[in-house]
Amino acid sequence: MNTSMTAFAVGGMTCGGCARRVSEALAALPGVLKVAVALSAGRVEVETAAGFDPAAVVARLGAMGFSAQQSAP
Ligand SMILES: [Cu+2]
Repeated sequence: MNTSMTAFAVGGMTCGGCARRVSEALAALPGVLKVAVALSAGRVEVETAAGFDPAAVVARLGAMGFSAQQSAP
């Protein structure tokens, strides 16, 4: 199966609780295989199945009150 890594700049994560909520929410999205959250860097990387739309990550985080923008890997 082809997978790809996509990175996001995420604003609004202030503590380990935020990081854990982000990690769990993204891991629950269909097509997301792995999530890595770098709290201090405000950076999130997801490994996803082929055909996954990164907009789903932005939408999910936006609904939780975090700003998210796809960034260079
Ligand atoms: Cu927090």
